[in-house]
Formats: sequence, structure tokens, C-alpha cells
Amino acid sequence: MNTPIPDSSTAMNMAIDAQLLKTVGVASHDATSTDLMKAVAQVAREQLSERWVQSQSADRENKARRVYYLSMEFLIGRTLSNALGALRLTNAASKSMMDHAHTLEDVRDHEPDAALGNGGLGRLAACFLDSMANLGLPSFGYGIRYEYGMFKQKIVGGAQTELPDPWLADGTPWEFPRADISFPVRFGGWVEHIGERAVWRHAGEVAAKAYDMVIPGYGTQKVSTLRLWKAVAPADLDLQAFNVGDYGRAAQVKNEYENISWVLYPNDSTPAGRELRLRQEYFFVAASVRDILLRHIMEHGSLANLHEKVAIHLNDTHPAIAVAELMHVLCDEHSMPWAQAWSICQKTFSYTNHTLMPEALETWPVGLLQHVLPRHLEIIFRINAEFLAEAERRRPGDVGFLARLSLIDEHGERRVRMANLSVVGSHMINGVSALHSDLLIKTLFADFAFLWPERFTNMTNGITPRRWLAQANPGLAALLDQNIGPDWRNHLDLLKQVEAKKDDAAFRSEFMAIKRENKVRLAALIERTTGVKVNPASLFDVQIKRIHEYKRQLLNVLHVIWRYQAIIAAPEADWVPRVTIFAGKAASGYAAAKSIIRLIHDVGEIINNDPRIGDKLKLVFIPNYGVSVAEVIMPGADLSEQISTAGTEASGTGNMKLALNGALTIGTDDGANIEIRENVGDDNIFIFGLRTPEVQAMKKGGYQPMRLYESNPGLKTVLDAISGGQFSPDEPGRYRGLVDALLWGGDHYMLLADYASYIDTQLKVDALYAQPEAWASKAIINMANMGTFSSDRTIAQYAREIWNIPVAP
Ligand code: 26W
Repeated sequence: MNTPIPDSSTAMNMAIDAQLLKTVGVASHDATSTDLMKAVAQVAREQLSERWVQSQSADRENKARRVYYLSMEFLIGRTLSNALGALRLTNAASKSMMDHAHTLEDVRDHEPDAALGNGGLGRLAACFLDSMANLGLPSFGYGIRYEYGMFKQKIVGGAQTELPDPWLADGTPWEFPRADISFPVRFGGWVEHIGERAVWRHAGEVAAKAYDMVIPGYGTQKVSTLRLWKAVAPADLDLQAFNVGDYGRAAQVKNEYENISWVLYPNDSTPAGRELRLRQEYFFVAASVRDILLRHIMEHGSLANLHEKVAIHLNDTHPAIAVAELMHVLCDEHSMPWAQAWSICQKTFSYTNHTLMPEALETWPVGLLQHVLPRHLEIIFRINAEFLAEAERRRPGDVGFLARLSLIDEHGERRVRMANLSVVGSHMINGVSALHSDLLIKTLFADFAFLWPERFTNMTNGITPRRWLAQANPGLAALLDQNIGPDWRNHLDLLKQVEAKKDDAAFRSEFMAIKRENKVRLAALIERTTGVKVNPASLFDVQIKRIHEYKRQLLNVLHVIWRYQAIIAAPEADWVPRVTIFAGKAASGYAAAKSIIRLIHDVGEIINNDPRIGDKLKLVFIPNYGVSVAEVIMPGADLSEQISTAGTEASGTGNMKLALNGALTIGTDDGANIEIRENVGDDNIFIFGLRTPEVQAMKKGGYQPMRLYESNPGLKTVLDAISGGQFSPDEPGRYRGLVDALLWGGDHYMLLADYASYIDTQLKVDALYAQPEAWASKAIINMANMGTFSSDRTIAQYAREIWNIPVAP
């Protein structure tokens, strides 16, 4: 029986009051914002649950081919607004909140973010789930139900400190515990060979319990599932200690098992290299593979046709051990011949690479794998031996070639290269932007591309228009609805229709009035979180992303200081008022990134309090960047900073979100910036700096940053101010190291090489901003041409070209 959809406000009021009583345990007139959040969530949950049951049974009956998206991270954010939007209940809920003397905006802010990811990779996975549901793609996401998500960032005395994120402390309305779905995951021990058979005599075992999060689709009744695994000690484990009353020991043993799903590793781009991380990776992969195989056997009765019904996608190398796990289960547990299993394996897996940065490539010491997963190590060695024999036939005697292809890095301590394992185990491998995919086959995977050119392809990233436009920017969404109707939510290409309005003065002024409102909202967030008052009439210049040297937040700071000095030197000049806004987290052990955060605060402190400057320039750092903070910043941005060294940012997705919300981009010829430029046109984007081949050439030719410092007096003054302690008078040497790394340390990311071009381009930005009409039309052109960056387009492409699953056109 279906629960009626409470889409009228009386029905909604009744449904909410019923939930307040039934699940929250509070009377309607006593309900707080948090109580109301929980009650509204329960109303939505009931509807989604019905859709979930229907979607699942439809896929089962159709014996659908499914895609399983394996990812260590899903950076979901909040769910309430998204769920209400998908169910078309936003208006009814909003009205009902008024009747309860609250606002929906306030109520939904009481939901904690599900921050089960670090940055781009995790948020991409969340946008992908949204699009899979939206396209009705038979699919599951699989990951870990971390008890603690991404740390909370608190700024103390200008420096980042990290606090835990106990997002589940008060429970979450969005999960469905599946008490009956649990798989044992084994670790350690040794391998016994009995004739042809290998038997893994494991040393320990933990249970993986399933918790489902429902992912609603907007354009459809379909929902998708994110299945997250929680580690639970086997029930009988601590019995012995428990019986003798040694509760300390009992708790300790329990913790040793359950710590696997406790906390997300807050490291973006540098492998943790820790045993617990390896256990996390294997834990969720083993449970997911078992779940997938069980479902397949129930529906199809045999594993011989696995690849015909199952596509498993590896989101970066974090789940790469799945390749060995599938071989282990097929061969050791189902007695499948090796060659048949290997052929199925390669047809089943596909793999996305998200970074070229050498320090980010995962490798595991052979010794550690031997200790944690002895059977998997054997399997990896056998895969490697057979693969290298095949490669040798292609280029006999080329030992360099074989050494580069090998799954084992033999330099020093022997290590397993997880990227190589992922490539060898997959039938398709992709990068995340045109440039990145091209660089992949020319550099990192050149030898593999020589062997199997047909396996390499590109899937340019995308973002979901439901969250990043409909939900984050209701003003702009309403304007679009009036002009082109509501269908852009599912067909973002329709935005192209508003491009013509760039010359329509009335449309332009409505568009800019909405931007202005969003800037007022952002200014309020800035004041609330930093205490700094900013003028919404200023140009809002935004760089929001993880803090990383290659992303070059420091280059942005150099520009701010240049501007500060220039304003002091020419106070009467016609400066375009600007607020430079940063947000982002630094990995806790990443000293240089943390030092950049501190510098931003120190420089801000001086500039923001200098009476000579006033509103001409402000510098702020919004703390605790995450999905919900991004939803406020994106719509309020005028300028989007995408300034990584060419060839280092695989794609970027914030660049797409900002342009979709009507910001112009200042950026390098890198990642998806290149495709944004191709879509909006050269005249509507500010591209500066060296291109990838020029970066490579300059590095080869012996790059000398000191020369640039000596020949550019403006640059010299800026760097001297930092290293001389002008912004850290209490500790003048605080930033000596940061500057020395540029001047003496080789300036690895070539900030100084791009500095002059960056400053010039910033002046062009000022000039355009001084012509509000011209700026507005370019902002409209940007928004109108973002259709291709919908994650619906990306997912449809994956489905057709990699997963071989039909999608409606
Ligand atoms: C093992 C440590 C580790 C953790 C995370 C290494 C590497 C990563 C990721 C690859 C980091 C990441 O998030 N990469 C980003 O992925 C986005 C989605 O494809 C891209 O848009 C970004 O350019 C890329 O940096």
C-alpha cells in the first residue's frame, strides 16, 4: 500500500505532526528546528523507501545489468533539500514550516553534512550517484560508513586546527540498516596449497554490516542505493575476556576490529601508507564483491556470465584490491579455472584515474600485503607473471619496458603499484578531462597505451544541476524557470536558450539582482564566520578547494599583496573594490598547506584593518569548507580562481559549479578549464600563464625563479614583504620557508613563471567589472554554456561507452 504524497500543505502539516509524535517524541508546538528537521526528513524517507522497494524489485525482475561504483569516498553533504526537491515537496514543506513558526532554510541547516570524503573525488562520486538515480540506471554505490567524516576545520589564531566530525552522533534519518546483510571479511594468516587448490587460512575476521542510503532521482520515480559497510566484531569474539570479567580487554579486542570503519583518512593526494588504510580498502571491497556475487547468483544462477550482468567501476585505485579479490573468490571458492576467471575479471572492471601527481599514486609494500592479505599477494604475483610474459612477446628484450609495466616496483623496498593492477585488471581506463586523459596515455600509462590503445578513453567530469543550481541558487533557478521552463534540471543543455538573453537589458538586470542577493547572503556568512564586514558591491573573487601547493593559493595571495601595495602607492586611482575569498582544508600533516592558511589570515589581518584601504580590498578565509558552505559561496561568486600549474589539475569540478552560477573564470590552461573555455568562447574567460608543454619545456631548460625575482621589481617587493615579516611582525621569520621554497627551492609549481601574466590578467578582470553590462552578458554566456558539464551527460557517457548499460536518449 502506498503512503499518499503529502503535497498539499494540510497533508504535509498532518504528516509532520504525526512524525513529531511517532519518531521524534515531541508535541508539535514544542518542536525545535532540529525536531522539525527530523520530522520532515521522516516524511520524505517514507516516500523514498517506497520508491526504493519498487526500483529494486523492477531491477530484479528485469534481470538488469547493473553498475557497481566502488569508492572510498562519497561527499554527500545534506540530504533534506535534495530529497524534498526530488519528491516535489519543497513548497509544501516550506509552507508547513511557516505554520510551525520556522523557516525551511533554518530547519534544513540543522542537518549535519555527510562528509564522507576529502574533496573532488568524493564529491564527484556523490554527483554521479545523483545522476545514476536520475537516469534510472540500475546501480549501487559501495563505500564505508565512517563513524567520523572529514575533520571540522577551526581557525585558532590564524592557524588551522582539526576537530572530529561525529556526524552520526544523533543518528541520521537517511540510512536504512540492513540487519540481515552481513559478510565476514578476513585478514592475515597464511595460504595452504593442496594440489591445484589454494586455501587461505586466515588469522582474523570482522563482520561487514550493510547500511543503505537512498539516493532519490529527480526526473524519475527511480532511486539508487549507496550501500555503506560498518565493521563489527564477530559476536563471539570477546566472549572469553568478557566471561572472566576483563571488560577492558574485551573492549580492546572489539575496538581492534571495529576501528576499520571509524574514520575517513583526511589525506587528499598523499597515500596514508598505513596498515589500517589497507584494511579499510580491503574491508569494503571484500564485502561489496561478496554482495555483488550473491545478488548475481540469486538472479542468474551461475558466475560464468558475471561480466554480462555486472560492471564494477573502480573510483581511483583505492578499491583496486577488488581485482585480486574477485580472482580469489572465483578461483578459490568457486573452483573456476584461472584463465576463465581472469577473462571475466577484465571484462567486469573499469577504472578511473584522478591524478597524475606522482606522490599521490598508491603503492603498498609487498611485506605489508604478505602480512594482511597473503593470498591476494600470491594472486597479484601470478597476474603479474602472466602479464609480463605477454608484454615481453610484444617487445622482446626490452627490460625497461617490462620494469615500467610491472605490478611490482623493484626499486628499494618492493611495492605493489595499485594503478598498474587497476589497468591490467580493467577493460576500460579513463581520465577525467580531455587534457588529463591525453596526458595519461602520453606519460603515466604510455606503456600500457602502447599495448592496449583501445582501452584508454576520456570521461570529462560533471556536476549535478539539482544540487548546484536548483538547490543552491533558488533565485537563479526561478529566473530560468520563468524564461525556459523547469526542464533544465534534467536537460542542462537547455540553458543554451538563455544565451540570447545576454543582450536583453531586463533579463540582465534581473540576473544581476539575483547575483547581488546571493552576495548579500555570502557577505552575511563571511561576517558570521570571520567577523569581517564586506561590501556586496565589491567584486567577489573566490578560490575554494583543498589547500595544495599545485593549486597555487599562494599565487592568489601574491596578487592580493601586490594589489594592497598598489592601492597604498596610488590611493586616488579608480580601484575596483574587491573581496578575495578563500576556503578549504589542508591535510593535517601538510605543513606547507597549513602555512599558506596562516599566511592568508596574517595578510588579511593587516589589509582588513588598514584605514588606507577601506572597501577597496578585503581578504577573508571562510572556515570549515564543505558541501553546505560551498552551496552558499558558489552562487555569490563573481570570479572563479582556477589557477593550478598547467598539467597538474586533473579536471576540477568547482570550476564548473562556479561558472554555472554565473561567475567568470580566471584560470590556467589546465584540466576542465580548457573545455570550459571551448564552450564559453575565448572572450568570456580569462586564461593566463604557461601551457602544459611550456611548463614541461621550461622545467627541462632549467627554470630559474631567482631571475624572475630579480627582474620584476613588483614581484620582489611582494616576496620581500612576506619573507621580511611585514605580515607577521610578532614572528618575522614565519614565512621565510615559504618564500625560500620559491626562490631557492626551485618553485616546483612555477608561481613566479606565471606571476606577471596573472597580474596582467587580474587588471583585465577589473576593467571588465567596471562595465557592469558587459560583465553581466559574459556571466550569462558562461551559465548558458555549462550544459555539457552536467553529470547526467558524464554518466550517460560512462553507461554507453564503458559500462554497456542502455540509457534513454
Ligand atoms: C591515496 C591518497 C589519495 C587520496 C585521494 C590520492 C589521490 C586522491 C584523489 C585522486 C584526489 C582527488 O580528489 N582528485 C581530484 O579528483 C577530481 C574528480 O575527478 C578532479 O576534479 C580533481 O582535479 C582531482 O584533483
